[in-house]
Amino acid sequence: MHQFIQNSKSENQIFDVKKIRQDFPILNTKVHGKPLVYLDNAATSQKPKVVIDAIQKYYESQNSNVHRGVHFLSDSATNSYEEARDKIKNFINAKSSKEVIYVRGTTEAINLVAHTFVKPKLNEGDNVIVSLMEHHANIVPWQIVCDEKKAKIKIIPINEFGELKVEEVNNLIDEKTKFISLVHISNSLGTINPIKKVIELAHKNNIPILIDGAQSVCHSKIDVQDLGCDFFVFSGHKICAPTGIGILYGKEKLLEAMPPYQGGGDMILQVTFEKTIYNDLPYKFEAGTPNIAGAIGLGVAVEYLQNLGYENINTQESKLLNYATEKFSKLENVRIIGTSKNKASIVSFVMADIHAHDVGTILDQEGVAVRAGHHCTQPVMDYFKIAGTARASFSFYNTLEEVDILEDAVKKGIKIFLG
Ligand code: C6P
Repeated sequence: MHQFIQNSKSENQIFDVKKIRQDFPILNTKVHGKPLVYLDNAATSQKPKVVIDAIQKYYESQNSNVHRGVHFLSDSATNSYEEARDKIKNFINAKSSKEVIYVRGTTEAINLVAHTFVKPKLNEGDNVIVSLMEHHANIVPWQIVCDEKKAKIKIIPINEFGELKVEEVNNLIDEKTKFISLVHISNSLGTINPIKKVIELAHKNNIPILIDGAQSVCHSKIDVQDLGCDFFVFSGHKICAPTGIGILYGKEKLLEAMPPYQGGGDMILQVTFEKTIYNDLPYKFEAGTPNIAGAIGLGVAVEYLQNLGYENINTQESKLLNYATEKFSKLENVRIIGTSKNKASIVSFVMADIHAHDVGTILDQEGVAVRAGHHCTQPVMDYFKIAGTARASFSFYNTLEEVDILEDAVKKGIKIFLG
């Protein structure tokens, strides 16, 4: 892992990207004989060696079930699993580790809140507010519970830059609004939403609010107490941790009052056929054998990011975003989708009327990995009247040279398709 010289003005000293890249073995991969240029970080980030090593160590020397055994290995696994929870608690500045629930990822966390917190409160004619730029994971769970309860979904609109029309939130809220669920950073546009403003508005009206942080934990320091949101959810795999592990943060008093999402082992204190007493937080929401290695990996991943420092991460990613935006703005036949003033390092683009998958395939031939399609945000695509985009999403380990390779690959694509 890399050390950074604190308080130094020299960028090279603060953040040596070349050195950092050595932490990520996969970045040495060759694709079609060319160096891999991995620009699909919004889909999933690559994993540093420290995280890979922690998972390997777990299976080589700790593998056992947690909270169950009285033996050495079970103790060791349980300690590491719970230490990871404490690290994550500190990472997001939760008040207590009881507020940190291990789940499979963002999708499961939203479903959990929809079914156990919101659904019981919904009556016919009530509404839940989301925005037009939500990932399907923050639309479909609400459709499921709203359909069941004959409630409605209200949508915060966006403008042509892909910015949230935050002034509309007040108009949408009424006495039937039971919940707001809003994405922090749009995965297809890169827009950073003014979530603090919306959280304040929600609370002024006594409405609880969930923030989908799937795309924000990798770019910005999250302090759930400062934000004041009731729930904050994210996936480990987008922040250097393995897949299949994520976090539901919830305020303790809300989690306490919620029924469990799933029943099974570990979420109970006592079971008889007459009555079952549920376990305390956070275990009440963690039925069954969990993803132990994943949780341990997530703990190591958040430490890795903390050691890099979010200021350094932001500086590098802003550099990449500005450089790529400047280049793409000058390219004929290329249009950037999502030009918000406040934006994370995501550049979605369309190339004339060429299908996004064709663009993605051409870029792949040059070793460049981007995502192509609707990015699970079909309402956004409908708004911009397009079928999909090619999306380059940059991480702190990407370089300006990689942006040059991307640009050359795009130019090659333009030549092939448009002559
Ligand atoms: N977006 C992307 O390529 P899961 O699949 O549960 O880890 O995360 C779902 C999710 C929820 N909200 C937002 C804002 C997201 O970006 C994602 C995942 C990936 O953009 C995969 S579709």
